[in-house]
This record gives sequence, structure tokens and C-alpha cells, in this order.
Amino acid sequence: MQGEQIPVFPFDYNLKSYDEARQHFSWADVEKEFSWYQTGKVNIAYEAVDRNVLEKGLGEKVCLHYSDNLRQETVTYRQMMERSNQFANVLRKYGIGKGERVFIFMPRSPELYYSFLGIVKNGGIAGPLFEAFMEGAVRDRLADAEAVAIITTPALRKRIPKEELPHLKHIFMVGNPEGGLGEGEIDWYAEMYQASSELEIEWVDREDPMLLLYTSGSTGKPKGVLHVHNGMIQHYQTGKWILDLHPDDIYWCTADPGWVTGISYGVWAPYLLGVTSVIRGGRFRPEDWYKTIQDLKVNVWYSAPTAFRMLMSAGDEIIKQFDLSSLRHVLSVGEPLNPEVVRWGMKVFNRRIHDNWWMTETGGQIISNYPCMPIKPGSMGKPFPGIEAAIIDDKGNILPPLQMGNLAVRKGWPSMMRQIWKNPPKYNEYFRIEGWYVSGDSAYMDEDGYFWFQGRIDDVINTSGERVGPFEVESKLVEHSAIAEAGVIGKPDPIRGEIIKAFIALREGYTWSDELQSEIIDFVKKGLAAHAAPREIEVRDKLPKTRSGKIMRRVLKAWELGLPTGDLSTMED
Ligand code: 6R9
Repeated sequence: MQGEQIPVFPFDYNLKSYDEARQHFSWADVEKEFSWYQTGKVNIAYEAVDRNVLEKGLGEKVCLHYSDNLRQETVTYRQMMERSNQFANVLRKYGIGKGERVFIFMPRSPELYYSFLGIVKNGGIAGPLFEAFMEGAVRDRLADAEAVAIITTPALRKRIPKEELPHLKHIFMVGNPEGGLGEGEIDWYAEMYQASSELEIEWVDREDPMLLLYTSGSTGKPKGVLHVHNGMIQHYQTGKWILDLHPDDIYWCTADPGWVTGISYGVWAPYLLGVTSVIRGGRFRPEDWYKTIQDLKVNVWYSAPTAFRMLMSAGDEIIKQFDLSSLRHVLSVGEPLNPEVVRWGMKVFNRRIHDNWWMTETGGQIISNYPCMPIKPGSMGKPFPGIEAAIIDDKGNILPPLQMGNLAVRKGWPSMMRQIWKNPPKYNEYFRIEGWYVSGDSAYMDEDGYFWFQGRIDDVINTSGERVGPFEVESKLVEHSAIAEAGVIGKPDPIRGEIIKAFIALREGYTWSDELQSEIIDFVKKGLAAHAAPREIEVRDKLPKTRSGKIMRRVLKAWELGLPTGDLSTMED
């Protein structure tokens, strides 16, 4: 094998040999692990929660350790089953049924998880949102999905523009708003208190949808990625082999449920394997994070490069105050994991950080570094057994090792998205090359079969692990009265991966000032989300555009990086 390598640690892993698994693996064998294989009755939430209680004797086992700075709570699998049953019953009481979209817009808390699982048990489609979303982002998503209900908190209710959402009938309020409940608002706690904890769960088809997650592309509004119950097959097996979950593990996935990682690997994978999960609410503080690992004896820890880089920049002295010896397995996803961070992980935790690659659209992990395999720092690893990934050119030819091209996945893995909500053309774009899903990322494979990420092919920005579409930010910017036109790019940043940089041209009569700059940043924060606001703004007389009027972000990027601008033949004079 070539290049820098970190050898395997001698633990007893679920996956013993990657090569052997690749040869003998079949998804059909994994299906036999589920109850529905015997009973024919399908619901991912049954397999993830109820089955642990009713069939596996894990009712008194802790499902969730929740904590933030004000609250600490333990939820057993039985409690998780009963409370999610209750919420499913509440939904039924209000006539909300199978296939209807119910959104969740609230900070991390046990109530969020009861609600999420209740929606799925009722056969509904859950739409988790980041609590950071502002009114415009909330409206776009609820409107597109024609959501009938939302679960939220008093602090966030003002960001839900009811008048503009004719389909939205019910707002379940977790907590007591000042001045009481408004029209269409329902007291979540009061309803839960009255609801039965017994439920006739809604049995569904494996191909029935359960999750709608909005994600950004380079053009247009965010698109609704739709996932089905069948994804459980992949969540289960990747949880076993990539997360390497063992029955007695304490597992902490730091991702928010507004992000696919916080659902596929913050709920489904650990619950399907019946392990104990840790959920931490509140803001990020290095001390709190290390203390969480120490106090709860976390063994398996799944986080993201941006978080590791923040921990790294907080300094190694802090780490010495905590006992982190419980950690066995550490993983990362969301952005390129810098080799420097992998080396830091070896130094401070004496553990390898295992990078893996996947997307909202893939629903589950696709490429990974496995614990039983040497790590090459900077590489995403190898495709999951049973999944074929390749580097292909625009015609669909598989490229030889070391050649850069489209990172693509052979169509048809279990957790693949099944639709872009109400937008078949967008869905078909991903499958434009016969037999393949084209990810939009570019990469190459080395001679040992390891994949190396190179960049996005479109202009999507990845800031602290969040995908931000430049078009959405540009559209918001030009809504501001001072801005004539705007072009937005990702600028490389040592902590956040990329930051959002906006180039703008001002309208006649406006002059640039620090006040105007803060006003504009605030405008985007309030209109979209804090993470979508530019951290840098540069004013230009004019922006580079194509003859058809498209802002040429590639030219802006070249300006920013001091690189040659390349072919400018399509640029207006
Ligand atoms: C799970 C998730 C997907 C995009 C993806 C790629 C980037 C994710 C990565 C990575 C380099 C990794 N990405 N993992 N880039 N190395 N290990 O992140 O989903 O939010 O949809 O983002 O993130 O560009 O295409 P999502």
C-alpha cells in the first residue's frame, strides 16, 4: 500500500476483513435480521424502538441520555416506545394520517425524538428543520411540502408564517407561550398527558416514505429529498460495520436531527442495534463536549471535521483535564477531514478518526474507513460491501485509478433517496448517466482502492458541514434595497472548511459603510439562517456575468484565490 498510513488498533471489531466481506456480502442476508422478514409487517420505528422492548427484552435499557446545561434526563427503550406511541395517538386525534408531512422545528430535546418517532409510527413523513432557520427558510420548506402540522416551541413560533401556509392546520407547541395559545396552536404536553401509550402502529410498505429533508443545490430553492422505510437495511448494517456498534456501547452522534446524519446515525442506526445513545443540547463548548465523553463513558463518537477543528484550536491543555479513555472508535463526516486533524486525533486521543463519505441523497454511508483497515489520512476510504462506487467521466466510462472525475454510485442501494419532492426533473438529473447516481462531487481512487475527495462540481458551499446553495444567499442579498447584484462563493477557511463570501454591486445612491455591511449580514441571518450569512462582503462596480446573465462564480472564486480566470468567452463584456 502506498502513502502515509495509520495501522489498525487491535480491538474485536464486528467487521473482521473488508476484502472478505466485499466478496461474500449480500443485502438479502441483512433482510433476515428484521422482524418484518418473518411477519411481513413493516415500520422502521417498530424495528428501531418497539422491537427492542417487545422482542429483545431491552425495555429497561437506556435508549437516550439527554443533557444540556439546564436539564439531564434518561429515557429507556420502553419509555421511548410509550411516548412515541402517545404522540402518534395525538396525531391521529387531530386527523393527521399516513403520508402526511409533519415538520419538527425545535431545539434538540427528548420531546423532539418522541415527536419524530411518533410521526413515523403513524405512517407519516417527518420533516426535521434546523432550529436556526429563519422565517423565509421555514416558509419555503413547509410550503413546498404542503405540511399539515409542525411541532415547535414558543420561542420559534414567530418564524412560522401561518398566513402564508394554507395547508398548515396544526401547530403543536412544546412549552407555554406568553399570552397563551393562538389559533391552530395545540398544547403538546397536555395532549401527551391524555394520550394512550398503546398504539396500533401503522404498518407500511418498505417503499413508503418516512423522511423529507431539504438540501441545497447550486440553483433554485432547496430540494426535498425523500427517504423510505427500506433504508433501515443500510442503517443497520453500516451501524454494525462502520460505527462498529456493540451491544454495551455508549454512542454519541453530535449531529443535529435537522441534518441527515442526526437522523440516519443519530436515531436509526443506534436504535436498530439497541445501543444507548447520547444527545447533547445547547451550544458547542469544548469543555462540555469532553465532559460528556468522560461522564457518560462514551465509546463510539461520530462527529464532523468542523467540530474536530474547533476542538483542536481550543488547545490540547483542556483535554488533559478529562479522562477520555472510554473512547474506542471515532468517526467523522460532512466535509473533507484534513490529514492534520487525523494526526491530532492520534496524538490527543490515541485513536484514529475514521472518515466516511455520503450525502443527504444517499441516506446512509457509502464510502468509509473501516476499523479493520489501515487509514490513509485525507482519504474517505473504500465503498461499503454491497455498494459499487466509481469515478466516471461524463459519458459513464469508469476511469482508471488516479484519474479525477465524477464520484458516482451504482444505482439501487437500500437507503437511496426515492424522490425529489414534486420535482422529477431534479431527481432525474442525479441519474442522468444510465445505471449511476452522480453525486456532484469530484474525486479519484488510488491504486489501493481508497477514494480521495477533490471538490464539488457545482458551486455548493460547505461551511462548518452545512450545505449552502449560493443561489439562495444571492437571492436574499438582492432583496436588500442597497444591493443591485450579488455573487456568492465559498472561501477556504481553516476552521469552517469554507466561509461564505459575497461579492456585491450597490444600487445607485448607496455608499458602502460598516453599518451597511452589518445591516446586510443581519438581513441574511434573519431572512435565511445565521449559517447562511456571508462572513465577508466585497463591493465591486460590476460582477462578472455570462451573456445570459448568470453570475460567474468561477471567476469570483479565481479572483479570490488569485488564480487565472480561465475561459471568459461566455462573459458579457
Ligand atoms: C452526510 C452529509 C454532502 C456533501 C457531499 C460532499 C461533502 C460529506 C464528506 C464530504 C469530503 C467527506 N462531504 N462527507 N466531503 N469528505 N467525508 O454530509 O450530507 O449534508 O448532504 O452533504 O458533503 O461534498 O456531497 P450532506
